[in-house]
Amino acid sequence: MKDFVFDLIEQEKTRQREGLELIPSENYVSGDVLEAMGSVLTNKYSEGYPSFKGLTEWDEKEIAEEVLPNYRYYGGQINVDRIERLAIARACKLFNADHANVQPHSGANANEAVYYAWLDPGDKVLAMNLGHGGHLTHGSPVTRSAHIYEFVAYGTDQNGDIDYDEMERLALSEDVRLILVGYSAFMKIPDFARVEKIRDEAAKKWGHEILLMADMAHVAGLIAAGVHPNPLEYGFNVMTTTTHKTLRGPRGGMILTMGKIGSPLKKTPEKTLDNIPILVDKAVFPGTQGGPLEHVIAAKAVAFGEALQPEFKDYAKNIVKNAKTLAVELQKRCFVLQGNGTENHLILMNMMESFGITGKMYEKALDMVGLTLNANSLPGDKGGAFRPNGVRLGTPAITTRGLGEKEMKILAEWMESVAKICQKAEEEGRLEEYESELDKIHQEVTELALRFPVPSL
Ligand code: DSN
Repeated sequence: MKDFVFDLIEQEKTRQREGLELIPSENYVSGDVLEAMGSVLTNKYSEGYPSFKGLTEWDEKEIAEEVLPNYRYYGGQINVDRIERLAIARACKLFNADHANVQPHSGANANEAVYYAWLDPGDKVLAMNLGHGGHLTHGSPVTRSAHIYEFVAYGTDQNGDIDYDEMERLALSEDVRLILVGYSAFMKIPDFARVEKIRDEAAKKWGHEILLMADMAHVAGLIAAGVHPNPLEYGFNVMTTTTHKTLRGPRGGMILTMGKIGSPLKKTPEKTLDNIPILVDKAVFPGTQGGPLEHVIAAKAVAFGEALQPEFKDYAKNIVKNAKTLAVELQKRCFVLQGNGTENHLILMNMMESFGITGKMYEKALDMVGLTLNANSLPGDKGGAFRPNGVRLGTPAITTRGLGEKEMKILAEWMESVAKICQKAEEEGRLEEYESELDKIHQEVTELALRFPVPSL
């Protein structure tokens, strides 16, 4: 008899098919990505790396066909080497990077590896405040890196943008070795050129090199498609990302670097910005990880191949178009948006200011109608991480299904109706008492969702 786990997977397929995914960090992969992930490559151990000489010397066919010496600790790598080299080459092409490490199991692992590659214990890092949209791995006290390195936080200003003046003041008053631009709840396009200038001034003042790192997990797909600036073209040395958000690949991480490519087996080179690609390779393996997940790396290669196609540019443009349309439609219906709208795929709303309800209550009510998003803290949120007043939503997944401008208006209408039900429930009783009103919206959501199939389902 087949394991019950497969029944649960079937139920999850139904949930994904019949609901609409508004969590801005989620997406739906293609059937090819799914197939590569579920392949026999999961049977293989491949600690180490394939050789990679840099993008300019090879084209894809040569990369896939050439048999080269490798830096691995196991035999039987002939196919794995070619697959991983192809993933590296495609990643470099997508992001104009000198090198790519495609082995990080997640974005958190990718960030840890960069810190380990560049910093010594006690070194200072300047990064965005978690409560202002940063990420746990950018210095939250609950993480391992916060116990090893000293994080100094900048925040956002009244307009929801990065407070660059504060960033500059901190970079010039604290002897930082790494400046990080990255976030998981931010709706503006960062001014990378200004950050580069701040880094250069600080490096001059402190008399040592400062690593510029961008954690672009949320917008990597937009960067790959050219609808968002690429930090690597503004003097950034490293860009980390996950591969499963706007980039629409398998769940995993990646580190893109600028600098000299060399052997990851040789002695650890000096910590200079030029050596970053080698330092990062050594920091991923053997520094912080063991055997790479080659089935996931194959799926990354397939996803990067998809992102290199012209259709992906249209997809990325539509993500932003849908997000902007949805933002306008929500504002028309009295939703208060952080940053007064969005410049990317993500919207952050203040539910307390909009309708006098918590983000948590709204998340629960939307779940009941088949719309999935997440409650999120806002700058200075009194509700804390467990009962925040904000919600975060985005358009990458629904754009993959083909929803457009017309559907954004319908979504905003449903969202307004659900917010008003929450308002009544807050004043008069419990959400469960409004089940029939919520059920009606749920039926409409399911009908629309079924008209826009999930690829591969
Ligand atoms: N958990 C991711 C997100 O939802 O933004 C960040 O790692």
